[in-house]
Amino acid sequence: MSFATISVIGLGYIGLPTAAAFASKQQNVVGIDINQHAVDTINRGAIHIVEPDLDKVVKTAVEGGFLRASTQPVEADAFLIAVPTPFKGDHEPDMVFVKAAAESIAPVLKKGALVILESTSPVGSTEQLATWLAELRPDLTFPHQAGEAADINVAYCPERVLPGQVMVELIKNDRVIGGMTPVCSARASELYNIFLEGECVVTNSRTAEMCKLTENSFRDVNIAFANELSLICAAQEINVWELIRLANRHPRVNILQPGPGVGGHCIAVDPWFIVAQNPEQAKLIRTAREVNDGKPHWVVNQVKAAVADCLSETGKRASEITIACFGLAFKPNIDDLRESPAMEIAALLSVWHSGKMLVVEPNIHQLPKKLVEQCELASVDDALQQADVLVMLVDHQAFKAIPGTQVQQCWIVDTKGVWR
Ligand code: SAJ
Repeated sequence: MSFATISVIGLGYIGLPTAAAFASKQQNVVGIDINQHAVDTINRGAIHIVEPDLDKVVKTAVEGGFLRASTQPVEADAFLIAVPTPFKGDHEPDMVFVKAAAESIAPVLKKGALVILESTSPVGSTEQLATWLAELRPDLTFPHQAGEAADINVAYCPERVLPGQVMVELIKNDRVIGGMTPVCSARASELYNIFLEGECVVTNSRTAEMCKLTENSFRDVNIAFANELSLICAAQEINVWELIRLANRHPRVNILQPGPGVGGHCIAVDPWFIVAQNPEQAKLIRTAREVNDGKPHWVVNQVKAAVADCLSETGKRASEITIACFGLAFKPNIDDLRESPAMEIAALLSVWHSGKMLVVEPNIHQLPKKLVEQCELASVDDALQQADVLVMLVDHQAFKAIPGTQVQQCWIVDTKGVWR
């Protein structure tokens, strides 16, 4: 076997499913994470994140002896780095976790090993990774020094899986393979072909890095177009949902859906990596980010206007008005609140509003710290009975199933067109 041991560094939303996918093909996999709780949980055959079907695959892999987790790096034939790459300061990519991963594997690197970076990273990061490793291991040669003859192969192979469908997309999606040399690409393809049903599409590392950033920026720009339309339509008193439905009847038009903003840890972050490296050129990409980041504030102003209307029509005081927010997750039918525009809106409203604030989020059991003091977690029925102003933030299936007859409120801010 050419990869007797595969080590995955970072056991989060991408690393753990990837480790489990290799282990499900009877590979010897060691997952490394600095989080002792994650390591202990995985070694019990359980998981510390929410992702459909991942629990079963991990349980079988651990029980079968193919997957184990550790906080200590081990020798391996292939290392996959899947650690977070957030941004810092003025949206600059923060590569601190990738650097730490390089430092952790450097002592256990041996001649012939393959190192793959999967984390979304700015262009040039794979070369940077190879440079860090070369500094730490002057006894080994790397592709930027020795080309095809290098002791260590290095490649960039971005993940492209959709949260909520990771276990399917990991196997079925095509994989972009960006080796620092053709040999690096060939070995990386060989590795992913262990579980991949999609195709390995080979390029160089810089193009692969840009490809990942391009995919998420493409989506961000398209969502920004829909969000901008929603602002224009509100000003023109046009129903944006109907407008998009009609425009999409054109054979070459396919507009995405507006919403409360763009959330999650990918699409709201990755375009900034392009902007940070190319501030002169990336005008559209930057503007799209600004449009999407501005949407929660626009929604808050819409709610303020609805409350003002409600006050003048009912004669109530602000402290007597109840607002109910429907949804906190960053997109429908998941429990992930990271970078969620719905959370941002609920938090801004809870600080501003002097009356009662209800939050309905069927996918969580307790409110996050940010909201716990000012808001109450409520059921759909309670919210519909008690609230004066309704704010629809996430089109969860459970909300779409509410019969229209149950929604009697006059003041509704519907960012997802559920109650249109
Ligand atoms: N959204 C809209 N309108 C739409 C579609 C999405 O407002 O029409 C919003 C969602 O509500 C959410 C945000 O955009 O707040 C992002 O959701 P998403 O479903 O578009 O994407 P993610 O962040 O869950 O996953 C993306 C995917 N990238 C692309 O589709 C190009 C996934 O394939 C990537 O692997 C993932 O980012 C990642 O890890 O980079």
